Amino acid sequence: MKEYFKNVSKISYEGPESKNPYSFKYYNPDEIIGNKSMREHLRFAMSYWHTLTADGTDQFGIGTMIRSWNNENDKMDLAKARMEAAFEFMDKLDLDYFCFHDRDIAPEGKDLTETDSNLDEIVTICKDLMKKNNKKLLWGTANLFSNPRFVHGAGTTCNVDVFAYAAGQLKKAIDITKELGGENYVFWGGREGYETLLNTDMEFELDNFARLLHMAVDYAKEIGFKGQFLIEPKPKEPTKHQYDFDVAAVLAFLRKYELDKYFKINIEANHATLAGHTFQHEIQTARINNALGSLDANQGDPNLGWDTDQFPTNIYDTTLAMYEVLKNGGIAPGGLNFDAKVRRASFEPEDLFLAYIAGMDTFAKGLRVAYKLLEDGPIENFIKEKYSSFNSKIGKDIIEGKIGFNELEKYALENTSIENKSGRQEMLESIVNQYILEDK
Ligand code: XLS
Ligand code: NI
Ligand code: NI
Repeated sequence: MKEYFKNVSKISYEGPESKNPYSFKYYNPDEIIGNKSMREHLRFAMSYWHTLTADGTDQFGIGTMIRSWNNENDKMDLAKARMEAAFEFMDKLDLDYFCFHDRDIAPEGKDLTETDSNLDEIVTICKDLMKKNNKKLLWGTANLFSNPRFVHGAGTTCNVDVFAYAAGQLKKAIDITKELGGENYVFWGGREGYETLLNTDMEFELDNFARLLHMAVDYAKEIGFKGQFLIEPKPKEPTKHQYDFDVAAVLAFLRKYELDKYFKINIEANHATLAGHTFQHEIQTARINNALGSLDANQGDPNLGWDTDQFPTNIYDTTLAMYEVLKNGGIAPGGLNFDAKVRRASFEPEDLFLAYIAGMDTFAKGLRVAYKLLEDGPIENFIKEKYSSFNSKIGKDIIEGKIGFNELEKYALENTSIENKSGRQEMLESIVNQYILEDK
């Protein structure tokens, strides 16, 4: 087979002292942390779209990326070359999983029939390469946002022909995800939102969106697809307001339409920050609602108000994200998908490797630190102590549902001295720093 990344050989772990940029400093895949290997904790995945398909185009200029498969002129030849390159890339980076949209891997044809047959041809090749290279599909998804037909949305469109098309496309995307052994299936509602309420029936759109998701659940049952369904929240972009705004909004939607037992949540760091939350907040919100499904690993730019999808390099954030993942008992069957792209000026193929190494090392470091923090327990113990007044006497009675307003009023009337204790935020932040700096 052709070699697409000639200048880069297999990346291996060399440890934190290494000065070789083409090596892992913290990600040592088979090293055991607690009860499982780093590979099993982190379940890293390659995003097909940002890695193979994207070319660096932005609103102000055309693509910049130098990619050895770009000399293929025929669309299907290009799709095949990309697929081969994808597996070489995963192999060289020791990535076990990948994720894709239907339209990333195969081009659209003149109609849905031709598009589906393009997909089938590529899926056959993909399946074979997966077997040969021992790679797995973390999740598949349908791109229901790029084509102009989705201008008013897919599940939330006003046009029944588009709704039907979306359903047909979705059905096929679930079929191929099953065919490739996908462990999850993601719904990201790229155009499921509005620009103005002046032309929108929000209630109708949400009802219809729920109808589409119920059909997906029914279809999965019909064909025996066992993967976990996931919704990926994002507050805005491309629409001004996306219905799946954040974890809390998605949970409310799922519960209203009785979809909550079929769906968990795929949380993306940059979407969390766009919603005005931290990544940790979103993960914790999902975790305490038993809805943490998977993570899209990336980071935004604090000075920019859009989804910059940068590779994660902030150790503080990855530490707190992994802290939540560990408290959740792991992320499987989800994983950590690098929904991240190299900057437009990082156009050499080598930059793709350097970016993934940065992201993988940053999460590996976060995992190490989070594990130690949990094991030693300075944060857990502090929090436990902070709420300890609810462990005995009247506090315990409240928790056990034994008393109401009358008893509490009596207690408050008799209790003349209320004493609070410090929240010690700065001390705790300093402890996290200490753990990050101490870990070698
Ligand atoms: C876009 C989303 C998208 C989903 C998959 O902002 O992150 O890439 O992850 O459709
Ligand atoms: Ni994403
Ligand atoms: Ni995104």
